[in-house]
Amino acid sequence: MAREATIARTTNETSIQLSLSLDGEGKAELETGVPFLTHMLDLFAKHGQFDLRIEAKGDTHIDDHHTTEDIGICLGQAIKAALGDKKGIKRYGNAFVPMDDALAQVVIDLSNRPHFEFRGEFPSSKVGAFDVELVHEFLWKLALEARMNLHVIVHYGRNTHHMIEAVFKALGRALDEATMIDPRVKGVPSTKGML
Ligand SMILES: [Mn+2]
Repeated sequence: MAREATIARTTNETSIQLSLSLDGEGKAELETGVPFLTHMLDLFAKHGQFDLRIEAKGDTHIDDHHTTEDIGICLGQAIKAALGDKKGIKRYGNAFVPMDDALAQVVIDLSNRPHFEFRGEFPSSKVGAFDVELVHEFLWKLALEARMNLHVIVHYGRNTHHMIEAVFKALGRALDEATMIDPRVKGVPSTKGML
């Protein structure tokens, strides 16, 4: 069965259609209404070998908060749905990605136990028009809805754009690893027998 999912979610703040294929080719068709987020999700799809389509309309005349948060929610829901019963997956993923001056690390456990840890300091609060605090908002909603344990560490960096780029590339690579089918894994990779 194809490991893919489509999520449609409409609230008073945003309207989002999102399709994800875990076994894709890194193709992204993104209209998020938040250009910096589009740039980051393009990197995520490319480096995770996911196919990702997003059409989002949100109240960006206020700011990018609701749209960024709600895309995180939809992407998390799509990851969870596309994984299905999680049979045969590696479950854990870990990736370090450098981007010029910046080094980020993302560690994932597709544990069905939502948790988010973030370590890092960004030197600026804006990248272009984008509020840097929304990176945290996006990631923790993603972890919550995908029901994964997500640890994000920005080890160092000087340029905030580079640092966030390293995070999204590492997120793609770590999630690619965690979702990968390992032929040695029989059934669900947990001694409990379910995830
Ligand atoms: Mn860039």
